[in-house]
Amino acid sequence: MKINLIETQPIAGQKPGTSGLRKKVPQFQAPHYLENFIQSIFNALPERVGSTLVLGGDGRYFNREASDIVIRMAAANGFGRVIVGQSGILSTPAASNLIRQRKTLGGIILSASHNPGGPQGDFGIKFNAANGGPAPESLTDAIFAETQKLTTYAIADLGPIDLDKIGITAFEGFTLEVTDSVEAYQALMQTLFDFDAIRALFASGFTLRFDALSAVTGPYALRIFEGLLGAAPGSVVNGVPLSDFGGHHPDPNPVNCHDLYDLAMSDAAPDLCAASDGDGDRNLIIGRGLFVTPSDSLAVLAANARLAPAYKGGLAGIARSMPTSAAADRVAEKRGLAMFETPTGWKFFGNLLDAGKVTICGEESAGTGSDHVREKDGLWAVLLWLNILAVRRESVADIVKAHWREFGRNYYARHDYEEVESAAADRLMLGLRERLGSLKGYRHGPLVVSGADDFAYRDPIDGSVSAHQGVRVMFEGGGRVVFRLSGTGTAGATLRVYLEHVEAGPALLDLDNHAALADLAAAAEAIAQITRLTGRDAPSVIT
Ligand code: VG1
Ligand code: CO
Repeated sequence: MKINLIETQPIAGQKPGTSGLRKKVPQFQAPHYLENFIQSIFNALPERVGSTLVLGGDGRYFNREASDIVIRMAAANGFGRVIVGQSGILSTPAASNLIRQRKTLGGIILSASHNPGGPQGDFGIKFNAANGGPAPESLTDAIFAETQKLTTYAIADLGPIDLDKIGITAFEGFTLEVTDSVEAYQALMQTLFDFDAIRALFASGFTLRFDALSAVTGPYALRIFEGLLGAAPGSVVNGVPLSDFGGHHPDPNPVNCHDLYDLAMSDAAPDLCAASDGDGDRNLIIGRGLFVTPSDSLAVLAANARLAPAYKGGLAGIARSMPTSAAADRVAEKRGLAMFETPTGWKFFGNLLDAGKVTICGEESAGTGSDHVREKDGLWAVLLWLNILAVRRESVADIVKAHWREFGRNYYARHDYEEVESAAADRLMLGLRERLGSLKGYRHGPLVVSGADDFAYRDPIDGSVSAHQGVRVMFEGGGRVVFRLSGTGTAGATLRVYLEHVEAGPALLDLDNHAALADLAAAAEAIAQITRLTGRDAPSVIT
């Protein structure tokens, strides 16, 4: 094998964010950009020699070219084997599963997840460690440090590599294994859920519409829902991964998935509508006539998980990201389960899952998952819903409404202000941080601030501290507004404002979500001065 050592220079800005490094495709295509970052990952892994790496991506534009480069660089950097999904495709949870099952050193996932794809869209790279989970901050910091001092990268001449054909190819001192993208993941799902019960549910006439948004979950959903579980042909739509996602925005919220949403609200609504994101780790759940907020979905899944074989012994605990509503906290409290509140991003759940402290985790951004892998998992969430529906034989709406009656309801919305000028967004956050100490007692309309802080998290397992994870403003009665800046965008800054209002009284469980949050939205504007500082008088997206 001929190894080429290529001279390079550090490239500024290769700092991983909430979930890996995300940039516009043309930036990744620029000379050395991708190679520099990959070499920096490898340099941060001194134990790589002779070890195995998993590789796969969500099929977006540049996936194939990048796969080829990563394989040749892994060979040149001493890896003994790369296990790559067929055609370079692996969903994020499927990659996490392979890392764990095959006991590899880790994996590289080529994805910008919920960000749009295509030649002018976004590309991204995540490194997952040996536990299958996103690299912890200590490792992403080490990778970033490597990017700042890089002088050379190594890449091997392997000749043409065929990623479409399943099989093993041996090179001198290096093995390439092209594996079926779905098989191992599908087998894992069969160990978790009662497939017979779900098959019986479909056989009884239950209807599903799953929108794969022309992203990575298509092949998984087709094989599992239509193939194994007997969902009617055509239940899975947009099931072929396309490099530009067929123009779909791969962030599965009711705004981007308006066709699905409209269908769910219509007379022709299937029993369950669902979607996933670019890389298959998120899930959108809409029952007939009722959108289930991801925060509620986490709470309902946690409360009912025992109905699925994998969780019949109960849960060790629940974790949610800080901006996620406290709906799951009420489940934990009533059931006597441990509850953890972590910063945004799945990497913060890894230690809790590894230590066996929690079984189910979730985020308000439509991510839910369990200890079966170390990523959020879109299809897993749909399957857990299906398993629960198969046992309870009630509608999604009835299950959610019964849940509110038992636990109370957390009205919830996220207001995103996208592509705000970075300096303005920074000024807004700085202004909030400066006022933290004086906000207590502040009144706006009927609301009174009971406390405010800048969320910091101390990992209970390794003691590491992550500060400045978002400004929280708490109100008397349990309401809350959270302000933070996105760590996944590629243009300007995105301000996220999370609104939560709690009601327990039975008469107040059926309010309009938007109306229930109106006072909080007004208070958020008054406290943060969003319009004055950003020039925006309305959010770009409300989810
Ligand atoms: C967003 C979400 C966060 C999620 C992250 C990665 O991060 O808010 O909950 O973990 O995306 O999801 P941010 O920093 O933009 O708010 V994925 O499915 O895009 O990897
Ligand atoms: Co994703």
